Amino acid sequence: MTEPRLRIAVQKSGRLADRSGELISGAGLRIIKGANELLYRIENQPIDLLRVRDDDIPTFVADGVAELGIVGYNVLAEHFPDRDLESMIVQRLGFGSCTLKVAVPNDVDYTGPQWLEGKRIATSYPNILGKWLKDHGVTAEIVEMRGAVEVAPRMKIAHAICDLVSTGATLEANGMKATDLVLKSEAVLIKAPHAPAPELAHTYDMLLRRFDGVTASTG
Ligand code: PRT
Ligand code: ZN
Repeated sequence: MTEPRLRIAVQKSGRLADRSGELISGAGLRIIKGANELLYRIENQPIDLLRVRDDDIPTFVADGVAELGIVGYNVLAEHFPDRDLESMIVQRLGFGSCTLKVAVPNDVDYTGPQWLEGKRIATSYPNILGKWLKDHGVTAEIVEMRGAVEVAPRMKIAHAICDLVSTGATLEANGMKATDLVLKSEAVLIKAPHAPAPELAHTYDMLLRRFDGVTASTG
């Protein structure tokens, strides 16, 4: 019989990949980059890294395919708009920080959420935006886009956008300005709803302690 192994779902490549790898290495796990790009083994612990698109991480963890996962809070919130996210989150990780904001062309005299009434807003986060609009009593049309949201107003696809912002350089380059804050985000460590197999409980507890230690020391 093969020994059971814990799985941590991580972004394969992208903005969170390097820092996720550093957290894992910082916790003393030695990653072996195997021929299987989807699954990297940890040499010194019964743990594997499941390397996937970040959008798949919430589902994999919620379904118990992986016991733990590292993902942006924005992706988690979009994926599970109706769930109690705090019960899934083990800890906030202090990297991958960004904000989801409403942005409008520079020449718009934005007066607050009510300005959006009856307008079209392009976003990759329709669930989060939909909730925010509802909370503010605004009825607007949401245009879902997978990428290049910042070009939507110029292309006359939308009057405004709701997108992630970190430095603001992308908005500036596209003649737009950020307005209302919709969501603050950073990478979070999430856990499956069920406890790990009893043989893995010790490894699991050790891992959570170490992640906590690494995050505390790197601020
Ligand atoms: O391939 P995969 O699906 O796994 O990756 P992805 O392309 O969906 O995501 P990726 O790697 O771009 O981002 C992963 C996570 O990083 C996001 O879900 C956020 O939690 C976090 N993050 C932090 C960001 C940013 N900062 C960020 N600035 N994600 C995206 N951006 C984009 C933003 O959408 C905009 O286009 O960067 C642009 C704005 O940046 P500034 O600096 O110009 O404001
Ligand atoms: Zn993605």
